[in-house]
Amino acid sequence: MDKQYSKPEWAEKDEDSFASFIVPAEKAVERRKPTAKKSREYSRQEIIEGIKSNSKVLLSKAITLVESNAASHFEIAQDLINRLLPHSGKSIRIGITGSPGAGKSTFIEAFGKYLTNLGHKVAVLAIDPTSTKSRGSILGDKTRMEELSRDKNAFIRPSPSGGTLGGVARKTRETMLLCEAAGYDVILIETVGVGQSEVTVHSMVDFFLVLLLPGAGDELQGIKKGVIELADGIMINKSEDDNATRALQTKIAYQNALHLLTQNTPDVTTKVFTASALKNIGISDIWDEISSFIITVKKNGYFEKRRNEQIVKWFNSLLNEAIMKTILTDKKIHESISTMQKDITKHKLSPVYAVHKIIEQIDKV
Ligand SMILES: Nc1nc2c(ncn2[C@@H]2O[C@H](COP(=O)(O)OP(=O)(O)OP(=O)(O)O)[C@@H](O)[C@H]2O)c(=O)[nH]1
Ligand SMILES: [Mg+2]
Repeated sequence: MDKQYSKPEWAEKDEDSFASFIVPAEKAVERRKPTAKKSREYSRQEIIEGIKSNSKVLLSKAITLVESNAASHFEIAQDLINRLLPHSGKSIRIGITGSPGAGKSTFIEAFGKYLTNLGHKVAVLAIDPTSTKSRGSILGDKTRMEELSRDKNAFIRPSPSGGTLGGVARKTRETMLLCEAAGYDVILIETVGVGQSEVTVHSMVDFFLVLLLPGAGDELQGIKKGVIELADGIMINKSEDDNATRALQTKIAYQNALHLLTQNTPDVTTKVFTASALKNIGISDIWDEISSFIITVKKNGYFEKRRNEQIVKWFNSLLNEAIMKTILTDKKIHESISTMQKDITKHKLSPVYAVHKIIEQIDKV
């Protein structure tokens, strides 16, 4: 026994079984320090095997690497994704948008539970570029998704925080691939419906669901007209009890409005549903619609076409971004561009010839 630990004075001198000791203050602090339980390092192969055998711990580790901005993590994350890519893509990807308070999270809780009861494995992700807090908004939402977050067949991951919409979206896209490799066959992506985030989520899902409220007009609901055009399905939420009649009127109004829009998906007309996420009413109708939509688009080839277009478009935008970044980080080229911009405005140089000169300069780099 360390001499610094002594028995209380009132304890019997030769009482060996006495369980308590007096600990000097500085030692006590030392002892109270967390037992620095360093999380174990996993090899890439272990992470891959873990994800394939549905370890939520290793899936979360891989997602953390994807979300990291550290250059050393980038290489590992990309290696993991590339090796898991052949196991991805086999889910139904559903985007869910609606103005704040429309009931997206409440719906995801009800819908997610409905799906896990049917035997599906559900991953819930989010894109919230406004989220600056380190754990994103879904975590706060976990109270709204209380049962789903405890469901062993559900995986909930908050929105990656900070950064541009493009940056946040990249991380969510890659997280989606990892979840698919882990066997999640339905991916739900919630977005707050601010700025361009709906368009971004639409560009990565197979079915885009817009949540609205009974009664209120578009302006009141803060929904941009363009979002209705993107919808593959519309759900008028909170349609229970006293809201039922107004919800029905809203449904008819949107059905009429949709008739005037050109439908993007062959053999499918966008439907409007009334539902109550809180009271669990109409949830199965949404799933029936999504299932039949997926069957139709898989049959007519649109499913594959949409996914291919999405991935090529994403690749192109990443490439554009990377090229611009490379060009602009070259000091000489950056200076030439600035000089040329001035010369162009002074009509000393034509824009076409200026671009030609820049390309020549890039070729020499
Ligand atoms: N009456 C009624 N209330 C609902 C229904 N669905 C959601 N709510 C309530 O509406 C409020 C907002 O619900 P959320 O699920 O947090 O809405 P959200 O769209 O996720 O909100 P943000 O994430 O903040 O954009 C909560 O108080 C819910 O209980 C519904 O079907 N009926
Ligand atoms: Mg929410």
